[in-house]
Amino acid sequence: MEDITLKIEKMKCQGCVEAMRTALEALDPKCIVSADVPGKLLNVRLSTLVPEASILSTLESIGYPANLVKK
Ligand SMILES: [Cu+2]
Repeated sequence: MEDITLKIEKMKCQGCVEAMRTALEALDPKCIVSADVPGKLLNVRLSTLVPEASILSTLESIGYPANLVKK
């Protein structure tokens, strides 16, 4: 179980969160995604080991470049 927090400058609404959730579930079907939309923060609780680089590239590929805030 690993928790990562990402800053997503392009996150504007719940629709963005859902798009990112769908993309992340393709990497880890059991991940838990929560968001602070006004703060532009996305928290991902992984159920399995997923390389950080995969998460960042997946989000970037759907239009949401992310910066790691903390692990
Ligand atoms: Cu949106």
